[in-house]
Amino acid sequence: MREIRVALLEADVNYKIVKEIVKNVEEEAKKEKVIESLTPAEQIITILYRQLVSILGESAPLNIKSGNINLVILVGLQGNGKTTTAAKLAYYLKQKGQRALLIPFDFKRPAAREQLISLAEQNSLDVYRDTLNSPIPTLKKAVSFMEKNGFSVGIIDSAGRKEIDSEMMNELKLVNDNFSLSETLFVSDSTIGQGALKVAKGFNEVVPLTGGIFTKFDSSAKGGSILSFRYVTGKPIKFIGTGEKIEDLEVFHPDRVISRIVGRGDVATLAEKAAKAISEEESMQLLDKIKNDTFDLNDFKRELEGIKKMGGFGSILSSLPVMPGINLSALNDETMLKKTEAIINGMTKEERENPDIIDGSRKRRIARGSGVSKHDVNVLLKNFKTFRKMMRNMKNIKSIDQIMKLR
Ligand SMILES: Nc1nc2c(ncn2[C@@H]2O[C@H](COP(=O)(O)OP(=O)(O)OP(=O)(O)O)[C@@H](O)[C@H]2O)c(=O)[nH]1
Ligand SMILES: [Mg+2]
Repeated sequence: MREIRVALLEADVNYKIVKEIVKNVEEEAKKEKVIESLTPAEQIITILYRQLVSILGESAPLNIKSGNINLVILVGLQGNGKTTTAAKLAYYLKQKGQRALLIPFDFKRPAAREQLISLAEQNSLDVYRDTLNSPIPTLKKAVSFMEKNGFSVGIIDSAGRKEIDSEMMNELKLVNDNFSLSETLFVSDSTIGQGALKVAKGFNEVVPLTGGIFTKFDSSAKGGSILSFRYVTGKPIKFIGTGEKIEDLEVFHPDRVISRIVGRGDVATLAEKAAKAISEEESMQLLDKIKNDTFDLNDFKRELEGIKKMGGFGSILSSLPVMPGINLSALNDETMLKKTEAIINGMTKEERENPDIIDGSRKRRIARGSGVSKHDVNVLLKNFKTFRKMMRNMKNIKSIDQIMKLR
């Protein structure tokens, strides 16, 4: 835990968030079953990995609707990479077959506009060349230009300031109030660290951000600010800038950032290995139960929960060839699963371990207790018994490998 804390702090994750993560990892670790094929440290890292994935989220696509005029505005402090990212984004969209127009939006510095035009020219991208006067009229004209010329996405390269100032904020607010923006993306230099957080919050209060893009990830940035951004704003991270060239923009994927934060490259692989080990160990335990004929309704329920969790079948269910008398698609049905769960929960421990004792009056009690009909209880018990019979027929199978081969 100490090592995790140090690694997160060194990656410049906000200390409050570090505290929270360490606490969660600790709690999770206590609940977790020991996986024999991993070292304790490896297992802790996989728990940390899951925590970080749940904070960072998976990749989120750009909110672009076809047939619409989509406006994407990039905001952020000076020098964080807005103009470069605007061009990269236009290039990215062009590769995807979208017609994107770059729109310079700095009314103070003519050089800012020239920088964008020159990037566009170098990379054969479309840029809005009208002279700029003031924000709203300019953007209105740009939008009608887009309509006339069949552009679907306008990428607005807003002006950066050294720090948040009211003039810049008013300008953004005005744009936000007068146009329906598809995306307001916060562009931040990932080497800045925690300082970026305050800035992101400041922007978010004036114009609701819809996501973040973190640039300069090719540098020594450790990625803590990316984690903190997501944790504090709850907004998805959309892209990562990985260099100065036009193609150096990657759709955000948590693995890469996590590897950087944790300081080792194989975290995702490790997590996969852990998941596989868990399912294998569970399968082995189940196999023992089949052999010893102790497969009961608790195990049945666990298998069904596995179905729910993975959207597929539980460890052994999925390896079985065909199960006569059991309708697999019915088992996979959400309402059916809920019902089954409710019924099993309504049973006593004794009934679950030894379903054969469930007679007519017990069935009535269970049905009443779990709010289903007696028929439902009958169906469940019949399914279970068919399943158990099949399992008994499998007793001569010696290893899990043999089951796997049956697939
Ligand atoms: N290595 C690297 N450099 C980047 C990346 N993104 C941007 N840069 C560089 O960062 C510097 C500033 O980028 P700009 O795009 O001009 O930043 P900006 O936010 O538009 O700046 P202002 O318009 O002044 O607010 C440039 O030298 C870029 O080449 C990246 O992902 N990696
Ligand atoms: Mg710029």
